[in-house]
Amino acid sequence: MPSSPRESIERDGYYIAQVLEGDELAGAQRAAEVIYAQVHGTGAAGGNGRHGQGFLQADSPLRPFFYLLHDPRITGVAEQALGGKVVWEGASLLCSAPRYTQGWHRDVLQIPEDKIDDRWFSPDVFFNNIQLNLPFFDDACLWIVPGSHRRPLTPAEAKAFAGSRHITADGVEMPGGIPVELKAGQCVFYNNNLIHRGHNGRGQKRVTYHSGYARTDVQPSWHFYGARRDPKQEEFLRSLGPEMRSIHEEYHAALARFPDFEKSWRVAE
Ligand SMILES: O=C(O)CCC(=O)C(=O)O
Repeated sequence: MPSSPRESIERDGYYIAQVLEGDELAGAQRAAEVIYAQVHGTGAAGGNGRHGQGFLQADSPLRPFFYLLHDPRITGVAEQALGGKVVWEGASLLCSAPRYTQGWHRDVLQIPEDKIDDRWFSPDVFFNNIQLNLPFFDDACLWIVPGSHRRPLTPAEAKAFAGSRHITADGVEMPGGIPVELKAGQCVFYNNNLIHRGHNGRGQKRVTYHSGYARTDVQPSWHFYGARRDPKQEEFLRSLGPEMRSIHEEYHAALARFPDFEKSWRVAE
């Protein structure tokens, strides 16, 4: 019997589901082509060509993808995986260049290195975050070490990190690291405490929706604290309709319930 999202994510750290198909995928690909050409047409952009800051602004080029924020095919898996009602916590579009690469890391980069505690990476600690990548074209740019979210680094992994608690140098070999092979329209949901990196080793044309959710009733993780209130953005959201408005309001309501960023990593203590 296939594993449920929750079982797969708890055991392996990730779960893959088909989200977009047929005409819906073809429409998303047409919009993605336009954005890719805008980002990389001049050849000037490098790296992950990330569209992040402007995701919820009136002039955002990502407007065709706003509906994904409240799409039940996505929120349903996030709710199964985390075991309760979820709140959206951020999104961007990864328009990675053919040479895009990152060092291996867990997503703990916003926490000072001396505060990072190996006890967090354990099956006994509930991690209130689920992240996802939904590519509009075939994408093997997310690399992971399956199962590494629930244990401290092995000695061989620690050697690759060379003393850093945050990130390895680019191009370092990571034992057990594999690319997550996604067909266009498939979505990977993952625990970003996995050791992972972005690496476009095949020079793929990458346009990938990247987002995250947290459970509403439990202290969120450190990922939750990115977005800030912006009056101009609120005015724009009001113009978009009830779903987008409520996403925004639920985010700020959760932030008001759990205002202390530092508590987000003290939860395991
Ligand atoms: O490019 C990717 O899929 C991974 C991105 C990532 O790990 C990050 O931005 O922290």
